[in-house]
Amino acid sequence: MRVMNICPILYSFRRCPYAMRARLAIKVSQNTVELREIVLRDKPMHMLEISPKGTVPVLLLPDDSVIDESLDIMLWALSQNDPENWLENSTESLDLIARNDQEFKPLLDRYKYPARFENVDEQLNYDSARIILQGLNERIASKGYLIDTAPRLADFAIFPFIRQFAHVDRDRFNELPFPALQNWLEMHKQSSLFKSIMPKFKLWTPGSEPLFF
Ligand SMILES: N[C@@H](CCC(=O)N[C@@H](CS)C(=O)NCC(=O)O)C(=O)O
Repeated sequence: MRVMNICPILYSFRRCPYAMRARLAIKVSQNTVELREIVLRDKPMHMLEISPKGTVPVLLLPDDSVIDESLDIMLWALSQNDPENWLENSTESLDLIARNDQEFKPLLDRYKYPARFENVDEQLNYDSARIILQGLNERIASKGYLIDTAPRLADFAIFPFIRQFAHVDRDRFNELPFPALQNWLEMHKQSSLFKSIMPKFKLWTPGSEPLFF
């Protein structure tokens, strides 16, 4: 007889921006999951069995269904409980998140890891990213947040990527003429919600004590 998990299992990697956005939504929605911290160079067999594409985050639900896209994990968590109304104006959020994931993320990867890519024009790459950051800065300057006067899904789904960009060269980021964006990032980094999803998690191995998150 198969033993049912009563608690969803989240395979996660602390520093991955996609996993961060999933943990943020899980935390704010007050869902509890068993968090399995992994390293990308040594993915657990069970994770690859349930999601052969091999990316984190992966959520396994008690009914054995698997959600292995970070945005879908956010939407799953918030569909159960959305105490801070992250889902308000969600169409606009989803549009901005798609642009982040499809347009900004490739530029971020080339900025952070230029040696991994061939024929990258670093200046052109940086300038293209800068144009996107300028657009985000203008949104925040006019409304307070990316979509609205309060933070919505897009703010939480996108800021881990802006954080990663800023950390490649903090001085260079801080010198950009984008104060609204810089303050928005700092506010998210200092928030108790963000701190609550960033403790140093102990690496999971089969047989480890469950770590409830
Ligand atoms: N579209 C996926 C992307 C997730 C993703 O690419 N995660 C990275 C880590 S940040 C990963 O797992 N990469 C696999 C690897 O490096 O082996 C999502 O939104 O969940």
